[in-house]
Amino acid sequence: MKRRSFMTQMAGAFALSTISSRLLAETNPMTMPMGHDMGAKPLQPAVPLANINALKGGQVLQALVPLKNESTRNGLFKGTLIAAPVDVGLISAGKTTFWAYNNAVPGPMIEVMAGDRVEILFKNHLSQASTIHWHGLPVPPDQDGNPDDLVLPGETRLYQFTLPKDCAGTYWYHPHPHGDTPEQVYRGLAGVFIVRDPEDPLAGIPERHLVISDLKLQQDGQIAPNDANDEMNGREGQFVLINGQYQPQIPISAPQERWRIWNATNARYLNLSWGDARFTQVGTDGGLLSRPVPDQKGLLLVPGQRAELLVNAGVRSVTLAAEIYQRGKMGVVAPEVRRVLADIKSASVAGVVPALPLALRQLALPGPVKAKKLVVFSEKMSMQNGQHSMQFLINGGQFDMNRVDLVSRLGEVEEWEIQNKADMDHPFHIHGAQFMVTERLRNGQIHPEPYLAWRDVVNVTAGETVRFRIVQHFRGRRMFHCHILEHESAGMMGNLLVV
Ligand SMILES: [Cu+2]
Repeated sequence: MKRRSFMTQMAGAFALSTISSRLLAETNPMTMPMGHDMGAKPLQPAVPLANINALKGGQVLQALVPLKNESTRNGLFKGTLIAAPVDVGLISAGKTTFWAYNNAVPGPMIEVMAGDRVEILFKNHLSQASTIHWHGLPVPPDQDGNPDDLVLPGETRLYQFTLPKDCAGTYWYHPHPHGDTPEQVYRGLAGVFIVRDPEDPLAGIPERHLVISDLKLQQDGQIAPNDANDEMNGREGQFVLINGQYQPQIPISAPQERWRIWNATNARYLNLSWGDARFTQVGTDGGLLSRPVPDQKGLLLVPGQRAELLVNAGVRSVTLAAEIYQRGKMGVVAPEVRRVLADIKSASVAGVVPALPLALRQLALPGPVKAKKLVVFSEKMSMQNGQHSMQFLINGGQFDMNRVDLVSRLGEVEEWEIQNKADMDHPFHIHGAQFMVTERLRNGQIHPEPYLAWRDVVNVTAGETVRFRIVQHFRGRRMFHCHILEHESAGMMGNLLVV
């Protein structure tokens, strides 16, 4: 079924049972009669899902597969990514067909130095058009996998860019073809991209990488398509995986480890906890903080976000879990449950924890502000062809590839204000540049951001306003959108033109 007709059918199916009480209360009864026969065709049925016990945990967490550097020249990384279906035996009932980069879920890890030239040859062996978006990386728009820059099935495309010297951080890559991004990501197309600083103050601490993804499996072992609820609230599967593994064991093998964590799920908010252990946060999406933030009991990592943590060995074992987080889902949804993600086995390890540097990096808030931008998230129920549908809007409109929504000037410091006038939390993401959040407004109160950090995703809770500063360094067209991929796909995305 074509996506558009699917969306149309689905839209009717939300009907009265699946909309929020506030929206119901605000809807004119003349246009939204209770008990009205919607006349909608049956929705994409919710398929029988595999039992939660179908996957067994307890295996030791595997390291990510590195992408081979085909270049021998210093300062040049050359690699090949092939997107293609791959069958994997996960459960006894039947095989699972993923779509994967180089047959790996998650895709291979790209590691380069800041300042490097990067050339990635992309071969699309899927049945759908695709692109590769370099999430968070400062690359020119014409190399950033924009939705209208498609690589058709069977085609090949060379992505090439030179990274600036100051962009060390924890990035990732995933497809961005409009309408098909959610499916391509939930079928397995995502990989990580680490940019290293030659002067990294934490170099030498052994690293561990945790790519958290979500898997919704049918009873027969196949990956389930999105149902109406997934399209409304964002898809969440019954399994949460780390590096493609279900509830692995993580044996801490050094006195101290540096963890990089990616939320590569379509829509799951990861309200991470680690028992009574205390971790130190040292980085966000765009690299290190100015100084370590110690004694962290947990961390909210929303879809698309990354974090860097320091984890010390000890004599206890703790559970890495995703605690319940209420993000304002609509309709009749299953109660939120706590998810166990991994067992951290933290035995006593010989050696000493290195003294942490007091300062990790110089960070300064960009200023003075030369221009302002306003982005308003909203949700709207409407009637279309006699059917009710839910729209996810930015500044009152849905994404149009051919419309410029905002214009920025190259090199100008801007203050952006993201207002969430919707009932759900929405994670805001912008391509090609990092920003620094300055403050958040909730219930009429200003909450200054506790520390400076480079980010490309920020959660905006329902009713909240977030302000940040950003500078654009490339001319061209950029996307900004909600990183709940189903919302982005439904049109919660805009075009920024940098001139
Ligand atoms: Cu959203």
